[in-house]
Order: sequence, then C-alpha cells, then structure tokens
Amino acid sequence: SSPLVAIVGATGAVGVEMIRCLEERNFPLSGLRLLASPRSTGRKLKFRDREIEVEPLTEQSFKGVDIALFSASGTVSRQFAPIVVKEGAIVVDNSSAFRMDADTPLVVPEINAGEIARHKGIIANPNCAAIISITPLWPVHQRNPIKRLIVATYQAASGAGAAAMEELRASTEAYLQGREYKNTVLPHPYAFNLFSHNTKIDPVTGYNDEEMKVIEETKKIFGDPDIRVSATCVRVPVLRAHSVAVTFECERPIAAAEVRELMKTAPGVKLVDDWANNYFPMPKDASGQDDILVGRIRQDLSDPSGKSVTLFSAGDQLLKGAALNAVQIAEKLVKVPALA
Ligand code: 2RA
Repeated sequence: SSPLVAIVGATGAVGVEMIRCLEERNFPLSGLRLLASPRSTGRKLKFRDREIEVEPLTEQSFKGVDIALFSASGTVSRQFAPIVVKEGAIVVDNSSAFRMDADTPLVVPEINAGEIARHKGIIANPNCAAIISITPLWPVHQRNPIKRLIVATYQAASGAGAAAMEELRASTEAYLQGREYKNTVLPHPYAFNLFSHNTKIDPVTGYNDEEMKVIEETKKIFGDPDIRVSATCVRVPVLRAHSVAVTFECERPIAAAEVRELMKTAPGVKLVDDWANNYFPMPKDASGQDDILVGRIRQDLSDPSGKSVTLFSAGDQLLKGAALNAVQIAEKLVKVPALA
C-alpha cells in the first residue's frame, strides 16, 4: 500500500518545496502529515485537492508514518530521527546531522542510488552546494576518473532559509531607497554585496563548514576517498539558485568537447553552452527547474597536460539542492512507476 509520509519542517523554504514536489511528481502516498515547531503550527497548507493543517512536532508525531522527510535543524534531526526509526519508519534527512555517519547512505540518486538499500533507517540528503557541483561530473568520473576538483560557489539566500530570502529583498529595497538596513539573518550587508559563506571558519585550516561539506561529501558520494577536493563557498545576492565554477583534473587527458557530449545525456543535467550568444547557466534560468544547467565547458588553460576542464553550473537550491533530491530518494524507497 502507499506510504504515510511526514514532513518535518513543513513550513520552511525547503519543506514547502517538498510538498510541491510530492504533488507535482504525483508521489503515491496514503496520507501526508505536516509537522513544524509550535510557532508555525495551525497554518493550513494546500496539498492536491485539500488543505492540511500543520501540527506541532512531538515524539508522538510519527505513529503510522512510513517515510519522514526532515528539513529542520541538525538538532531536530538528532532528537527525532531515532524516534522515527524506532517506529519502523525511514528518515530522509536534509540536515547535516548524519551525512558522514558510516551507517547512513549519503545519496544523489543520479550518482549512487544503490547506496539506499544499505540504509539502517536513515538516508541523508547531501549539502546543496555539493549536489549542484558534482551531479554533472558523475558521467565524467565514470569514464575518466576525476583526481582533483576545485569548486567556487555563488550561493543563493534560500540556502539560509526563507528569512534570508526576505532579508535579501528588504536590504535591496532599503539600498535602492537610500535607507539604512540592519541585518537580522545574515552576517553582512547583502544588497549588491557578497561574502564568505555564513558558516564558521575552522581556526586551523581557514575553511568554513560549507566548504568542508563540499569536500567531504564529494568523497563519500563518489565513493572515492582519494579524490582531492578544494572549495571556496560564497553567499551572493541571488534568491534561490546556486551557481558554481568547477575545475576538475582527470586521470587521462580529456577534451572539453568530450565533456560537452557527456553533458547532453547526463542525468539531471541540461546543457546551456551557447558560446556564439554568450548564453550560459544563470540563476534566473535555473530557478524553479529540476535540472542543473551546465555550460562554459572549456579546457583548463592552466593545465598543459590536457587532463583538466573548467565549467560553470547553476541549480535550484531548494529543488535539486534539497527538496527534489529528498523526494527522489523517497521515490526509490517506494519504487514509484516511472513518471508518465
Ligand atoms: C546553504 N548549504 O546554502 C546551505 C543550505 N543548507 O547555506
């Protein structure tokens, strides 16, 4: 029978997109339970032909639930995911709480869906910047192993939640009206500005948490601890799509043309590489799309060996970066028939 699905963090920017993905992808479910912190309950959210009331998240919220999609804080996931598992249900967790846990599969379905079967109750959804950076690279890695990867990210406000998206709008408005704006969500002035990702900097390496997630999660998702990765993660004044500049070095020489051909059939990818018209991946085109847009595919001129290629991608942070990827994992759990 179809599963009873719960969404934890249902009123957040990602939670709302999870509901939308379940609806638009006609996910087969017998019921949908929407859970949030007490301050967000009482609201009714539309799903298919009805309104569902958001209930307060408690330890009793998971009776009869088969799949629970979590998109709240790591603290909430650590507290409630074990309770869900004890109820015999499966958790797809969008927080970073369990991503690096050996018993927890970390899954991008286009890359390592096979990992799902080994779950012990929890499956982790990867960091959005990691998903958008590496999903297009998987077909390359399969043909000519990537030995080194350098990522620079241009990350949207949505990664810091709905409040940060509101902060972008409000600070931009204030800027245009010549008014002072006092930040309440992000650490620095956001309008017409960019800054190092708003996660803490490691005092030894100088890397922020977001960069370490991209580095460590790439290794785990590719199943290749030896791949050498570096990342620079930056928050930019864009609403909901992350962009990334990626340079990778392969084991053997690889032509940009070969990479471009691979992108034409890469799952979850749309090639946008129009040199003549200078038309390449942009957040405005990536927003609201399932696919990650990939372009600017060119030989890396700093590597005379011909083993390195540089490209630029843009993907919707709330969809493929979070909600869509989580729902795609859930689809693998219930093996929905291929979408019509
Ligand atoms: C960000 N990766 O973009 C995070 C989203 N949780 O800030």
